[in-house]
Amino acid sequence: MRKTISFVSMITSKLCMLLLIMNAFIGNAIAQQKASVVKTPTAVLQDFMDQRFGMFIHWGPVNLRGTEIGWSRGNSVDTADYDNLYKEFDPVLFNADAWVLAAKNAGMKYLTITAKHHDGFCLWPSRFTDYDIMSSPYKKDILAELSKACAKYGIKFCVYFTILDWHDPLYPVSNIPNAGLKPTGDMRKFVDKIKGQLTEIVKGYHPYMLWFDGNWESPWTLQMGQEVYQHLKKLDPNVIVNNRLGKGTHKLMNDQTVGDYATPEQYIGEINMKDPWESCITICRQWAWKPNDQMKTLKESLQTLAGTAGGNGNLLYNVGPMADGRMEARQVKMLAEMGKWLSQYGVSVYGTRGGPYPPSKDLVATRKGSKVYLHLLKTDAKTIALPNLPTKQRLSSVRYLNGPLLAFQQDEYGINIPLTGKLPDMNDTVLVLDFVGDVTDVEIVR
Ligand code: H79
Repeated sequence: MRKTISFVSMITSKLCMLLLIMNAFIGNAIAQQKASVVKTPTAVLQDFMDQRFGMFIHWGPVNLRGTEIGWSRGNSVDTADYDNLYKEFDPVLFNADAWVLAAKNAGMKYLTITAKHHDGFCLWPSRFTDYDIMSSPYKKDILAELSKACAKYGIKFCVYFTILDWHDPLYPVSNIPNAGLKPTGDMRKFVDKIKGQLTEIVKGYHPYMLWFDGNWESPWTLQMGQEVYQHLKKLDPNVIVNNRLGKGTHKLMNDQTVGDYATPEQYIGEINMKDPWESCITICRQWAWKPNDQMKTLKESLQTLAGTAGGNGNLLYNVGPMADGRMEARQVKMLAEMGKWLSQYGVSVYGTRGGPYPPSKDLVATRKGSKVYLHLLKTDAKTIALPNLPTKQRLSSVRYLNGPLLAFQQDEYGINIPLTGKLPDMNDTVLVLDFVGDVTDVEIVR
């Protein structure tokens, strides 16, 4: 009996030892894995967030129909029709310089082109598929032309690449209603294919940032996202990656997201002083060009930009060029007007941080050094009333940006700025509040 007990306890203690050792091994392996996870450097992300304003471009053979890119396949456009559009995609008026100059004149600092959208068509020559620009009558490498023009004009070149691919037989899901899973689906091969395509893109065009999308369908897993992220970091440790490479929500960073920054879509993100973020918003209603699409006004556009900067985020503003390669003149004109505003007031946007006053529908704030830039979104205010900063810093002066000084009162209850006369800019008037001492790290006033 005693023997049995000691035998059992011996076994148990051996087992415990073994478990301890195994545990140490696993712990070590996890620690090693964590240590080998390369992340984009913080300084690189800070540089990205200083840019504040970029151009999104959605473009491809679908423009021949004027319907939404990807989504109209098998819906408003018959699948066979959609999948054959590339055979007549011949954008003879495409001029990379013209697009990049439209971005530059808008005051945009980076440009993101849809290299591959959900329909699977590739705007660059890819050795992994024939469904690319080389099979179209046009036969010119769009990514090469755009990256070259971006380098020429000092615009950062970025690439949109969606994960899901309803066209590729290796990707199990199709958007065609009731099509079921494709029998040819093979995610291992598919992941290898997109890794190969991303190698082509990173090595071939050296993008500043990669904008992933289409990560929400079930064949894609968190692990695949982590694998692709590490693959990218090996190719270029500095390439910036949006947060749509893992799973989970896009609008925030969390333990399911893989990537460097959050991506609220079609709305201004919430103020966030911790994680980098960028709102992507369309100038018209559709991502891809649509005839007579409803376009946002200059005022809406400038206030959208002020809103994102005021929340400490970037704005990626989307243009849909036409099937012949031109951007719509009215869109280019409106963008140039944004650029004109930015050439006067850009100091209140580029390189700033959001806050310390939280964004509201009436005003948003940005800041740099000792200055707070107040963007007045409402044009009929008679007085601006603000609480004091949590640091109780004294206000030394108030003026219109590039304009005259304004009288103000500050006491223990707060700050009062009476507005007299006509506002200098009816789209977005900027007041400069100069405080005594730096305000960059002041907490958001709640
Ligand atoms: O590329 C742009 C969109 O095509 C892509 N992300 C941006 C950058 C995107 N794919 N899916 N979604 C966004 C979310 C899905 C929106 C939908 Fe719909 C709502 C799909 C069906 C209803 C929008 C509205 C598309 C079709 C109708």
